[in-house]
Amino acid sequence: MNDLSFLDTAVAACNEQLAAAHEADLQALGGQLARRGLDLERVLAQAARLEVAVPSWGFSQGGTRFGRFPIAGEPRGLEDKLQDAAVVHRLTAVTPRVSLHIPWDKPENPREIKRLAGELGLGFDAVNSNTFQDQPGQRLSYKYGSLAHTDPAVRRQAIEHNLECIEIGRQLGSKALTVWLADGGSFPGQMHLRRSLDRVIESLQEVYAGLPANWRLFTEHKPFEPAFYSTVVQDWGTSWMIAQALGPQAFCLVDLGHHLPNCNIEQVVARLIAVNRLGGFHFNDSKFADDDLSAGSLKPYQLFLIFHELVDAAEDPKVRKARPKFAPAYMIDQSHNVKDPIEDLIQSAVEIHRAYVKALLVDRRALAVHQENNDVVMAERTLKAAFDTDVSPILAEVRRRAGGAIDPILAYRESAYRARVAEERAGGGGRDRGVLG
Ligand code: PSV
Ligand code: MN
Repeated sequence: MNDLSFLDTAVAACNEQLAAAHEADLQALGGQLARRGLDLERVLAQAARLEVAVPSWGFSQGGTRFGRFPIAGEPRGLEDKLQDAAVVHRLTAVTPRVSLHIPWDKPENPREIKRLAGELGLGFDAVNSNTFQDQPGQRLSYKYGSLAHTDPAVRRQAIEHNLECIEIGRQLGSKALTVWLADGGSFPGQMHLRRSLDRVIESLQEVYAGLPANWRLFTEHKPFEPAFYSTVVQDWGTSWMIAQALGPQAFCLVDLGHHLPNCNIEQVVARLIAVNRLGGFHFNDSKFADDDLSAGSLKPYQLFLIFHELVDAAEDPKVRKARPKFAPAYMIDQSHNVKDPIEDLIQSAVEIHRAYVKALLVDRRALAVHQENNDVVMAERTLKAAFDTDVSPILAEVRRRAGGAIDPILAYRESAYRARVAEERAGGGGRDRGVLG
């Protein structure tokens, strides 16, 4: 397809319908903010700076280990996924990059893919390696681990795969590699707890040695699944140990769904900032042990509190001194089985944007005073004042000024994009990602 001008027509039609109400709401919000000493235009300028990457693996209908229910018009390959990603970006104006999963979305011709992405107004964020599954034709199995495997030949294969991911990413213009390992044990005694980590570190040192100077390496922690007793990189502390062992280009990646219930994730974020090792995020939401629901769908306050830490850090001279360019990579990692994946990603992008903009509104000077005075109620109220502000008109205005939609879901439906691609992609189909999220 590639000619997405029909989307612009749908956006224009929807925006026209919604314009009067939107402008009135924006004006009212501007007045409200002015009373709080905030300048609407300044907030709009800051709000326009958010950039979130979408996952290449999020455009096919996800599944659970019990089944998968395909949707019409699923992408047939990477080219289709890029087009879907362009749709999300055109509508939301905050998702200019795609994060690739290799080999799921390995480009046959990276240069050609880079060109196509460029034409669609997209770039590439971190590339994700995959040593948690055996691929057809793969020489050695990852059944008992990859970078932590007891057999050096398996570790070598996993190291080479990561180096290949760096090479592909380099050709695409990526600047980071994300390593998530399924390595771990499902039963006590299966794996030596210390030696398995030593092996991961040694293996990653070889990967790190192949990292271009302007790249970062992210390690993603996860407490369990698929290993159900002991994951090797189970929490941020272990991820931090790895980063320290590797060097200054290694950072920790926080996937929101990779924490035990009730974990204070915003505090994890604060700690990683404090040790100057926060590399980025995989945004999603979860209720139980999952990591695939739309960001902000369940715990929007938590998402806001995370962004509060991020905005606070970005404004903190102490953080800026340690790391002049404080710019964690924001990426979405979700893929589940009931929503249209494009709508799902639009919703997540909007909710991430919302949490960020609300965090911009926190009166941090007042908060600091209340914290110094141990005025718990006023401190909490200061945060809540920002969180309770309906920033929808700001999000809509950022999108509108960038040529996007006041209401991206409505514009998407109005465009009938899904029906169009259902026809065009008939017979094609998404890949079943299996049980991993
Ligand atoms: C693992 O659960 C994970 O969060 C990692 O980021 C993987 O790369 C991704 O999900 C695979 O879906
Ligand atoms: Mn993840």
